[in-house]
Amino acid sequence: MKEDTIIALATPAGVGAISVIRISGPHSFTVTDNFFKGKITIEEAETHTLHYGDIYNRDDEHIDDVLISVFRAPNSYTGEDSVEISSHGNPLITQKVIELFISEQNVRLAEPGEFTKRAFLNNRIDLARAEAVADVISSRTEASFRGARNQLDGLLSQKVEELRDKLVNSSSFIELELDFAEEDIEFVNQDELLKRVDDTIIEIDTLLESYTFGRVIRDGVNVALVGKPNVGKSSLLNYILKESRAIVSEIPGTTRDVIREEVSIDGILFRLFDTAGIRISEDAIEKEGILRSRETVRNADVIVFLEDATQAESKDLLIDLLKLTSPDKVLKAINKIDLVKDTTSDYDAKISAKTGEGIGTLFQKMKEIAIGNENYTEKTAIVTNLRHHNCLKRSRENLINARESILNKMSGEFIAIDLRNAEMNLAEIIGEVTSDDILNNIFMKFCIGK
Ligand SMILES: Nc1nc2c(ncn2[C@@H]2O[C@H](COP(=O)(O)OP(=O)(O)OP(=O)(O)O)[C@@H](O)[C@H]2O)c(=O)[nH]1
Ligand SMILES: [Mg+2]
Repeated sequence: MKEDTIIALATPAGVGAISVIRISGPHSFTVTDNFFKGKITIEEAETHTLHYGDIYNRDDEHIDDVLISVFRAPNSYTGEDSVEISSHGNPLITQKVIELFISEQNVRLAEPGEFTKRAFLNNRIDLARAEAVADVISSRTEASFRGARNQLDGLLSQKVEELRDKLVNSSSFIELELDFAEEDIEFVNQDELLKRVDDTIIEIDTLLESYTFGRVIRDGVNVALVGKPNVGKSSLLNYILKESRAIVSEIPGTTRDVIREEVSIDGILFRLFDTAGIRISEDAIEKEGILRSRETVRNADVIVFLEDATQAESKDLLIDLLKLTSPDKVLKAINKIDLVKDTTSDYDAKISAKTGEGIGTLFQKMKEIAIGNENYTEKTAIVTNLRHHNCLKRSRENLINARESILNKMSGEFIAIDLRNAEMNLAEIIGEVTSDDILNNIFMKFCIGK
């Protein structure tokens, strides 16, 4: 209910210099004044001002001295009257303050993402930007942060608005023409219309293509390290992590469980999965490990297929693994080149997990497979979100239909409907048409207090 006033801890739960409690809704000021004693009341305070004072409970017990920020509607994050209480950073204090406030009528704990949901419902930000808020908070690498920031700055929203404008423009001309059908006036030239639709399809394709990159920077890349036993998979993992994370030994079949570790390379998050060496084994535990290796290959974005330069090639194993994944995800690397003079050239990377030779090239190739050679600048709109990707795909389908109708000289009505639908699909991205289900799904994933 929008009429409710909501409250939540906005800073992490725990001990710190200060904690911030956020309150938003129509009763924010009056409720705060019930417990706050400062020079003036919050009700009297101007927007964007700070007030020092004390919070007391109903028994006049002193809880804490605090600093209160006041934001008056519509000039607040949520668009509603809001306050932020900065208290000493102790969960005992914040708990007491929150309990005190929710014991008042009309005040309740905020749901996850509810502040941002209100910002969206009050037209402070569009849906794509609201979603970016969660991404900005959860991004853990430079690249994912840049991508989320790019979306929060509205680059995708602007692009989507631009495309929508063009479509609305075209469909209104067609509709106008239909109104004057009897008089046989041509408002839109068919060639011109076709060109507009084609141009929009091209722009949508560019956005759709950016998703490969966008998904990678947002979610990271899963990399499976696979090969026969003893080729040096665990040694490679350890070298990359600069720590002795996995057990390394000269005995084949050392690794059993899949070991997962994360590393950021050039600002991109790579999730490395060291796996059990694959061979025919009678050992029940090793067999289970090998099953897991195969499963890891199936789910990986990049497969580093490792061979040992001192051993014969394992072509059969590679052929076998290619049944689980697509060839363009596989990177063939040969390890232990410190032990041999020459190696055949048929490898994407020649490395030594002992000396580190060639590992720079390996990273480069891993990146190429994950994101291609794309070079997006900070000014390009990038699609990082599956929901947006799906909306764009649907919009494209409608445009293809419109294209067919134009080419088949169908009546303007059909063309106009396709164009309108394509436009609606785009509108979904920024939330101009949405269902409660979609909204709940999106904001459920936020943290409380955001
Ligand atoms: N000289 C040299 N030895 C290496 C290199 N990489 C790994 N080794 C050695 O090769 C042996 C096997 O290494 P591991 O990393 O345990 O191999 P693995 O592929 O994880 O083996 P499994 O877990 O049994 O599948 C160890 O004795 C390592 O020290 C390398 O680049 N050069
Ligand atoms: Mg191993």
